[in-house]
Amino acid sequence: MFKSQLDLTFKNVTIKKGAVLTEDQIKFYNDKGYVKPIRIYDEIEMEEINSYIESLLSASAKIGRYGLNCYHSKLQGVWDIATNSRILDCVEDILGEDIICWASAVVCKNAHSSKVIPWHQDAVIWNLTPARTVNVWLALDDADVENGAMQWIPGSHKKGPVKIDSEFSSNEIDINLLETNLPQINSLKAGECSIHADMLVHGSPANLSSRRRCAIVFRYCSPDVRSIDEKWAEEIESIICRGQDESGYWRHHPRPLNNDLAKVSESALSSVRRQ
Ligand SMILES: O=C(O)CCC(=O)C(=O)O
Ligand SMILES: [Fe+2]
Repeated sequence: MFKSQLDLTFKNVTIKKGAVLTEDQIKFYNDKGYVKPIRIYDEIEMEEINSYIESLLSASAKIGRYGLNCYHSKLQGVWDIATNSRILDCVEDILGEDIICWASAVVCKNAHSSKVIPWHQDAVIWNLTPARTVNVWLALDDADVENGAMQWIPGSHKKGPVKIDSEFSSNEIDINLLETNLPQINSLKAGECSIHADMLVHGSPANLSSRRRCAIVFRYCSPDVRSIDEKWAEEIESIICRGQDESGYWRHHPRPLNNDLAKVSESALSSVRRQ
């Protein structure tokens, strides 16, 4: 299958009311392509999670590894967040009872970071079909307009692949083409998450503030999703978080015993890096 054959249509969530998400929140997700804020961790839990993530960030800097991508299957602490029942309850309301986590990333912008994430639609970049991934973006710090919070174009998830001419910084996405609303800011308090559909146009500006803006994002799909990249599919670092995959396509990584970044072997990461 070729990239041009990916099914990138958004599918409405059909249940009216979820176990966690209200009728209004599900309607909002269908109409706008995201839902927020959802409280996952309280302040005390966040202290623990933040010191854990900080220890990973400093260990990764020490051993010369860039970023913390896809450690959910390799490190117990990240696996535990990926499979947190409060997160999965929300995801289940959108995807149904069978849930695969296939990627994660720590997205950290330090104070005064010039890092910009250009406008994009996740599913257009990935090789997955149909477009059925929901992204849970868990704020580790308060995120707002000052420290480079994500922004998105509500309703853009229903437009199919959108022509995006500009980097985020120029703020020139073709609003007329989208015939949709102005960008909205994904402001969140630490411990809250947002959930966005993989076809939603989003990005984030530089962090001009003196506060860090760090989050961890998990990507979940239903088991009917397939990769057009066979090699990737063979090496996928997935967790079957809930329910089952009757087709046997997705691999399940049980809770790892290891929680030490230095003990994750380089070879184990080669597939991860391709993400
Ligand atoms: O954290 C950001 O600013 C962008 C993250 C993103 O693009 C995503 O989670 O899909
Ligand atoms: Fe994204």
